[in-house]
Order: sequence, then structure tokens, then C-alpha cells
Amino acid sequence: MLSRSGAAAPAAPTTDRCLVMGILNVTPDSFSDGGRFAATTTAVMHGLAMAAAGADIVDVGGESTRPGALRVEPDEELRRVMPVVGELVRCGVTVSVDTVHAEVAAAAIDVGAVLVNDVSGGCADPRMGHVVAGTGVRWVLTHHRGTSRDMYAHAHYDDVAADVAAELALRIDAAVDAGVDPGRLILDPGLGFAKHADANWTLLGRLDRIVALGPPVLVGASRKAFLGSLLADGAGTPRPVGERDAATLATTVLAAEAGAWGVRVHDVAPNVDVVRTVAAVRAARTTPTTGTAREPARASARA
Ligand code: PMM
Repeated sequence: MLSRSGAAAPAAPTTDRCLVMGILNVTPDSFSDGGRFAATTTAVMHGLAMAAAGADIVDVGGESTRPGALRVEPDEELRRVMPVVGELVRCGVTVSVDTVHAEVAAAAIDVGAVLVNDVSGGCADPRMGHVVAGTGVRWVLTHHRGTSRDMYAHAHYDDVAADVAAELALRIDAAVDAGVDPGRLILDPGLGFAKHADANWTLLGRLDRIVALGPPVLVGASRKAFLGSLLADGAGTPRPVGERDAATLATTVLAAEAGAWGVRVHDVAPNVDVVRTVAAVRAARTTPTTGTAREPARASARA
């Protein structure tokens, strides 16, 4: 597949373990790191730091998706993300673009982004499927209902794992109808998107339902509000965003153990340690061992 500029589309990384996608929000108002990386230079430095810490992909986004956030026009989003995407690619970093706008996706792909992370699951911009089909990049379809402004009005499920799986299956069909190679799709249960805490916990516990759909699965739990609520203090005040990383690591263990393709996280280095550890355990399960090498010496036991 060729990008619009005619270059061969680079491949997204593959490894024998769950991938780690580092979050780079180039926005003034993201819930977790709002404003910290709004300046291009700071953002690029943070992206490079995440890559150095072991991120397999750096996910650059220019529009906050926190509940109640207003939509950003594509022109403003382009202004925010393009210098960062371009510079990170130039430095050899594997980059995805977190956008629901086809125009932004196309521009990012043109300078070397290898993956479109679309939190609308292809619903926000009907041209997105065409862009993805034409360039051959990977496309994350995230489960959502409504928009950031009204998502909680739609947060009602009969059986959240079954409902999310069924709705993601419809998004796969729509993507394939738009000409996208199903092998390029990645699914995301969309934790926090039109989901209250109980729904997020259920989905984390039933990731097998999403994995069973077939495509690789990405999980984004990092520092989200449901972790803050769980860890609230005695007065009911949620744990601050910056103090949710241990809980995030627990979700990474669960996701990797459930066979997720990747986790989208803020604090890259410890999450890389986690996915490597889970991979070692999973590999050990399938590798027969004789036990002779590590058995304690019997002589001393007999003495
Ligand atoms: N969450 C956010 C933004 N983008 N993309 C995917 N694929 N999955 C997510 O769960 C997801 C996302 C919101 O969180 P942030 O403000 O920390 O980026």
C-alpha cells in the first residue's frame, strides 16, 4: 500500500508480547496531562522519552476526549499534531495518530504515521474508512456511543460485554464495507467511553469476549476515572490522576494475560516491565520443562 506521497506505508510493530502505546496528548485540556505537552518542543521531547522508555508506538492526539470536551476543528488539530508527528517520525519513532477526522489521519499518514487511533470507531467521519483503505495503515476501532459531550446519556447496557462485542462487530462490518482489509483492524472496548465504572470493570474482566471477535485488541485504562473512584479516600475524594499508576499496571497485567495486542498508557517504562513479565509467564506455560535444572539439591534435604 502507498501513502498519498507515494511512499510505502511502514508497518506497525509486531512482537511476541502485548505492545505498549505511549500516550502523547498535544491538547490544552486532556484529563490526565492536559496542557503539559501543548508546545511542540515539549511534546516531541516527551514522545522521544517514551520511545526511549520502551514504547512500541507513540500515540499523538490533538483533541481531548474527556467527558464534556468540545470538538476541535480539523485545522486546529492539524496545527497541534502535525509538527509533533512529523518530528517523531523523522527521529525514527513509530507513531499513531489519535483522531476522528479523516483529514487529520490522512495528513499524519502522509508524514509516516502507521496507525489511526479513532475513538469514534469510524462513526465521526464517514471518509475515514476510505483513507484507511487507501493507505493500508492499521485502524483502531474504539467502542463508543454518542460523543464526548453526551456519552453518559448512552451508558446503558443489558450485558455490557455482549453489547460492546456486538457493536464492535458492526463496526468491523462497516470498515470492511468501506474497503478496509480486516487484517488491518484493531478493536478497543473503549473503557470510559459511554461507560460508567461498573461497565469498565466488567469489560476488563471479560476481555475474552472482545478478543474472541478475532482482530487484535487494544485496551486503554491508564489513569482513567474508574481507577480514581476505586481508590477514593475515606471522604470519597477520587485518587488524583497522577497517583493511579499502580492500578493502571494491574489493568495492564489483566489485559496482557487476556491476550490483548496492546495497552495505551501514560507511564511507559513500568508497563513495559509488566508486559514483558506477563509474556514470560505465558511462554513458560507453553514450554515443557524437565524441572531438573532448578530442583534443589536432594543431598542436603537427606542429611
Ligand atoms: N482513551 C482516551 C483517548 N484515546 N484511544 C483508544 N484507542 N482507547 C482509549 O481508551 C482512549 C483513546 C482518553 O484518555 P486520555 O485522555 O488519557 O488520552
